[in-house]
Amino acid sequence: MCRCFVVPLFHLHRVRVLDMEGALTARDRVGIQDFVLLDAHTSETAFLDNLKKRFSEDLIYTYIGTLLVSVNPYKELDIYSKKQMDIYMGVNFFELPPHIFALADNAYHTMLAEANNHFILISGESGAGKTEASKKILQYYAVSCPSTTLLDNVRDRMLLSNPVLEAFGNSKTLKNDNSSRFGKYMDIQFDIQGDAVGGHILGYLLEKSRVVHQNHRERNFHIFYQLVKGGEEDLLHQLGLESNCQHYSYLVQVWANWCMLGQPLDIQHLLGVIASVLHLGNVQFEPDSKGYATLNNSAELLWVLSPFTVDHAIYARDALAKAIYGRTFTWLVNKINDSMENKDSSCKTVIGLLDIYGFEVFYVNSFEQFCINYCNEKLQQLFIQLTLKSEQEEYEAENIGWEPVQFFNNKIICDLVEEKHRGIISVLDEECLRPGEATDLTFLERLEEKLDSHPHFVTHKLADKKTRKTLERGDFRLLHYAGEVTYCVVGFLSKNNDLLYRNIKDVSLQVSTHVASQFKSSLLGLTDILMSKEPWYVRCLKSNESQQPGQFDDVLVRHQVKYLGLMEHLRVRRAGFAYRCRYDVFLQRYKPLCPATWPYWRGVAAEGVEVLVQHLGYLPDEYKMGRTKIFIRHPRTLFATEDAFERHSMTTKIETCWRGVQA
Ligand code: AD9
Ligand code: MG
Repeated sequence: MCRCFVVPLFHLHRVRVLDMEGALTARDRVGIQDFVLLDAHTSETAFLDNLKKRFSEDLIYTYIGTLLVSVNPYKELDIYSKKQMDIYMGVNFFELPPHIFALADNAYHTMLAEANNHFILISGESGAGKTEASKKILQYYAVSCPSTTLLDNVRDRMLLSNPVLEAFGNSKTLKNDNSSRFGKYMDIQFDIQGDAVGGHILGYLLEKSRVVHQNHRERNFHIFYQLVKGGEEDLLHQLGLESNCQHYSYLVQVWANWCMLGQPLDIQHLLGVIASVLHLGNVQFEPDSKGYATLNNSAELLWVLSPFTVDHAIYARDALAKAIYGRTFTWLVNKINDSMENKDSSCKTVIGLLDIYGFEVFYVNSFEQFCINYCNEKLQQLFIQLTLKSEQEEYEAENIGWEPVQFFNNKIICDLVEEKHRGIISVLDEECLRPGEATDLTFLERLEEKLDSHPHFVTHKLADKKTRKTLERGDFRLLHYAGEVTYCVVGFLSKNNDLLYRNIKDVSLQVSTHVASQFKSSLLGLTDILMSKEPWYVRCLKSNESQQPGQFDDVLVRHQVKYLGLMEHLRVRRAGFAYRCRYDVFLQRYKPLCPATWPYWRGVAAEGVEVLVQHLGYLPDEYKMGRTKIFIRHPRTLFATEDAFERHSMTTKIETCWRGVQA
C-alpha cells in the first residue's frame, strides 16, 4: 500500500502528494494550479492538457497569477458551501487550491487594506459560467462579511435582486438555457469596517427585440412564462390572461418558478404591464377598403388608432411592445437600486462586479450580436490596457526594468466599430438620418465605400473569390479578436432607430435615440468606471456546446483559450519575472533553509532575503531585488527552492516522529 503525505504549499497553489513508492504524483494527476509555474515555454497544447487534467478531476479553477480561469462543469460541485467559504475567508490567495472564493476574498481584503475601489471583470462566451460566477461572488460577500441584523435586510435584497432581474432579463437561447440578455454592472458597497452595506446596479442594452421575436428553439424572457404558468388564477383573471402559453403569440414554451421583490402595489402594476405586452402581441390587423389597418380584436389594457398599412401597424405594435418592456426593465432596476442602496455616507469603498453577455456567434447574426460582440471587444481592450498597465506600474514601482511583450491588440477592431465618421456606428447613424432614402442595403454600400481596404472588414463585394462564396450580398463580416462573425444587415437601420411612430410616442413614450450610439456612450462610461478601480479577472471557458457534464471539447476550449488571450496574459505575467513575493513573506517561509536566517533574522527583511538566496545559490541573473519584493525569473528556480523546503520539512517531521518514538 502506498502512503501519501498531503502538503499544502504556500505560494505555489499546488497540493503535492508525495508518493513514497514513486507512483504518480499529484502534479501529474491534477495538473498545476497556476499556469505561471508551468514550464517556461508553455505551449498552447501543454496549457490545454493542464486544464483538461484538472477538469477531469472536477478541479474547474486554475490561476494565471491572480487571474482565475474557470471551466464550466455543467454539474453541481460541492465546493460552494458555507464551510468552503469559511475555509477561504482571510486566507492568503496562494495557500489554498484556486477558487472563486479566494479571488473574492482577496479583492475584499486588498480593498480593506488599501482603502480603494476594485472590480471583478467576468468574461467568456455565452454559457461559459459568468452569471454563475458573479452569483457565487455576491453570495460570498453577503454570507461571509461581518454582519449586523440591520444590514441583513440589505444583503437579502442584494441576493434577491439576482432572481428578479434574471426573470426579466434572461431567456433560453441555443447557447444557454439561462442566457443573460442584458449587461449588468453591480457595485457592492462596503463601510469602513468591511460590512457589505448596499448595492447599486447599472443595466446595459437589454435585448428588447426578444419580446416580439425569438429564433427557432429559443424563448421569450422568463417572466412571461413565470406569470402565465405560475400566476394564481385570480391574478390571471384580473389581468385577462389565460394560463396557457400557446395562447400568446409572443410566447412559445413553458417556464415555472416565480420570485419577486418590492411593494405589493408595484408588483401588481408590474404584472399588469407584462400582461399588456402579451395582449399587445395578440392584436391583429386587417386592411379596410382603403388599405388602412383596422383592429380585428381590441387590446383592453392599451390601444391605439392609426392610419397605417397593416405592415406598418404590426411594426408599430411590436415597437411599442419592445419599448414598454425596455422601460419596465429600467424601472425595475431603479426599484431594486432604491431598495438596496446605502444612502448614508458610511459607505467607503466598493467592489464592482461586471457580468455582461458573452461573445455570440449564431447561424444568423443581427444587430443584437453586433452590439454584444462590440461590447466584448471593448472589454478585451480594457483587459489589455489594464493588465499591461498594472504589470508595468508594478515593475516601475519596484524599480525593475520593464521588458515589452508582443500581443494582439484589438484596438484596430474597436476603432473599426466606433471611430468617428468612418466607424460602423457612425455610418449607421448617418444612414438613419436619411429617412425614406436609406435602407439596410445603402448602409452596407456606405460601409463598403468607407472601409474597402480595412483588414478586419469583408463583404461579398470586397472579398476575394474564395471568401465570396461564403458571403451573401446583404452580409458583412468582421474579423473579431474572438473569431470571424458574419452579420446580416437586415433590420440594422430600424433597430438602430428604435423609433416609435409619432402618435404612439405622443400617447405613451418620449423620444428615443439611436441605440448603437447610446450603447457606445454607455460603454465608454463603463470603461471610465472600471479604469478608476483595481481590476481582478475571472475568465470563464465553456467546456462543450451541448451543455453536458464531464465533456471537455478540446477544439472548443482551445479556441477560447486563444481568443481570450490567455497565453498572452501568461506571457505578460511572466515578462521577465514569473514570480514575485514580498520580502517578509518570502523570508518567513524559507528562513529554515539558511543557518543565518534561522530561527530569526533580526535585520531588514530585504537583506535577510539576499543572504538567504545567496546561500541557496541563486545566480545574479535569476532574480532581482525590488523595493518591497523579490522577483524571480524562472519557475524552476522557485521549484528548486520549494523542493529544498519540502525535503527540509520532511526531515524535520521524521526527526520529530523519531524523537517521539524514542521518548
Ligand atoms: V450568457 O453570456 O449570460 O448566455 P453565462 O452567464 O456565461 O452565459 P451561465 O453563468 O448562465 O453562463 O452558465 C450557464 C449554465 O452553466 C448555468 O445555468 C449552469 O447550469 C452551468 N454552470 C455555470 N457555472 C457553473 C458552476 N460553477 N458549477 C456548476 C455551472 N454549473
Ligand atoms: Mg449570463
